[in-house]
Amino acid sequence: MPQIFTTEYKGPALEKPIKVTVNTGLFIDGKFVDPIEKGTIDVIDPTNGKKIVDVAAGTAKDIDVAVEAAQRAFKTVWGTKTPGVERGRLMNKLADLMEQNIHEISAIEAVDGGKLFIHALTVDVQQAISNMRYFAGWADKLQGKTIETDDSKFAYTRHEPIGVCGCIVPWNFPIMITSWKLGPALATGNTIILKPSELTPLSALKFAELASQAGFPPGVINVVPGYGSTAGQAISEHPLIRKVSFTGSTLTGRKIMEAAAKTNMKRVTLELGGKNPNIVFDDADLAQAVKWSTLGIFHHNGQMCAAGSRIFVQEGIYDKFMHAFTEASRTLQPGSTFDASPTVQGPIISQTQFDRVMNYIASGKSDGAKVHTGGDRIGKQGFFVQPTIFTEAKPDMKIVREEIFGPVAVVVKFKTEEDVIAMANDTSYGLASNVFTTNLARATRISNALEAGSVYVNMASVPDFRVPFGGYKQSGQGKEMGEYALEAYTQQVQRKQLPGRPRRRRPDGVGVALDEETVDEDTTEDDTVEDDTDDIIDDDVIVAEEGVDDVAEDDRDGVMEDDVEEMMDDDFVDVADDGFADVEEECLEDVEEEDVTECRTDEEEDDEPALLDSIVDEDDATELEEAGSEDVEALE
Ligand code: TXE
Repeated sequence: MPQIFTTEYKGPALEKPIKVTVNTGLFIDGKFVDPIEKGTIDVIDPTNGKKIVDVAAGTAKDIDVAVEAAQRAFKTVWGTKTPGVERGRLMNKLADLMEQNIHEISAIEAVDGGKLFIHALTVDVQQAISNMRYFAGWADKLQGKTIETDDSKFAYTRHEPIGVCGCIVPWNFPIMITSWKLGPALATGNTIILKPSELTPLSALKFAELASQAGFPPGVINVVPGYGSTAGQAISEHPLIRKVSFTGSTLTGRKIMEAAAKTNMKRVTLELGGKNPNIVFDDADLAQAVKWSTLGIFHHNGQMCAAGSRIFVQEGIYDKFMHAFTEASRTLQPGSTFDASPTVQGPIISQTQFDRVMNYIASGKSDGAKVHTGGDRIGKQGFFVQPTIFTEAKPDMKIVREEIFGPVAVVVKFKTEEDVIAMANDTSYGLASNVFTTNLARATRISNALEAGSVYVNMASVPDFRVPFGGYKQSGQGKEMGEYALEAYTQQVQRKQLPGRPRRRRPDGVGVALDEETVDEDTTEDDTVEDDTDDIIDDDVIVAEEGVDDVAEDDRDGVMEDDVEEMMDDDFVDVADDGFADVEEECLEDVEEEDVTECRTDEEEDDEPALLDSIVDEDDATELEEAGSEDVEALE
């Protein structure tokens, strides 16, 4: 039985103590369970390096069990089996529960991630709730298109869920990034294996508990904390996981793409690193530029993929900017998680990341850049680093080229627009850019010239759940947030259709003409077209209506559910029969070669009534169901 971690937090930022409880097991198939291989993860408080608690560490075996549950849920109680309105209702319920528990979640997130409680409360958790609500709203608004290819036929598109999705989340904004992935994934009907970072698993476990309370069916959301090289790798390689959404390092992003390519070619979206330019022109509002540039690199210690770590300042404003920016960086002081002052600076997340940041600072110094301010660790306990500003750096230095992911800015003076555009784009990354100017024409010009997924003018990157976010170049692929994120979790399929006589399909997916006599004599071609398109299509099985109700019934009974699912995958071209010979000809001309194989000849159609008899006229539908699709093939 997994343990429940319980504690209480107090501090100046809290009106009253906050009680926290977190189940430390794996959340699989609607229950908290122990991991199969009994491993644990030490969860460390980065303000002092001490253990908070240990939680279960899932491995490949647990991922297998979770995928099985998620697959089952996808096929039975989620995906296309649950109307969007119900998915949205559950998501809104979850958002409500998150809001009711916002202080507890914020405390968990702050302690686990080395954040200020007030930042976790007002930014991270608030964003996560808003994001859930935003995507809950999309759940019943997924729409395809109807495409008329000519007067006699049309195609329509559907946005179908992909299936089981692996969501691998980093440690810098755990709950917020979880919502970026789970919001669109759940709204569009996918089921989830969520793997939080081994450094910050606690808020995901709380999230699982609330999801269960909200009433999500077992298996829809599974949370498996674990290490990257075991649980993470197992997700990337799993043959039944159809998509992985990852946020983290470029190095791990490559591994995930490689694993996807070598296994089942699963879809991958990646949100990776950045070395983002922050450009201040002479005509900028100085106070605003300083405020946002400070926030842009020092918020959460610069542990942000969109951190404005390369600060380009035009020569006319350089001295004033440097003076104010340096002062602002010095107001940031180390403190405790529950301090009330927003200028308190937390620690780096872990010993490993602390060492990495300190190594970058050392490399800047040894490469000849000048430490303008900062450059050292703070104290001996925990992982605190001084806000650091480098000047006199050269373009080929590591501190200019590589993502440091710490409170380290490099400031570079520039003369002209052309110069700064060239320098800003001279990077393998392309996530975000910030531009400070009061000249609207310049703002537009520069925004369009920067190779970055997002450009912010007179502000720094603040994620907004309505706005797409994602990188150019090696900063990743695919978008999170906003309507664009829905694409990352759906497959847009097309179903071509030639409206024709009432028809139904054989279990092998090929359209079958109904017996001539069963069609109502009054039914004209036009009527049939209209009625068919309005009423007949049901789960991609085409059944007849007027005058052939009984046959249609038989057809529904006779077609096994599994077959129906298989049929949905076909690129189905329904070809008219004898009565529409001219239309058929057109079809044969228009359709591509592989579709033509599905267009049946007149002779084949002549055989169909016999085939139908052998299938549909078998009164005992259960026998057919038991026969399985192979037997049906044999029948043919
Ligand atoms: O990242 P990892 P790390 C950058 C930042 C930072 C660097 C290293 O520059 O300094 O990455 O951080 C999981 N298969 N970013 O080492 O390893 C891992 O368990 C599948 C930018 O923490 O990429 C965790 O859940 N998954 C970034 C997640 O990947 C694997 C945020 C991130 O860890 C795996 C974090 C594998 N083989 C770091 N190996 C951003 N874009 O915001 C690890 N993981």
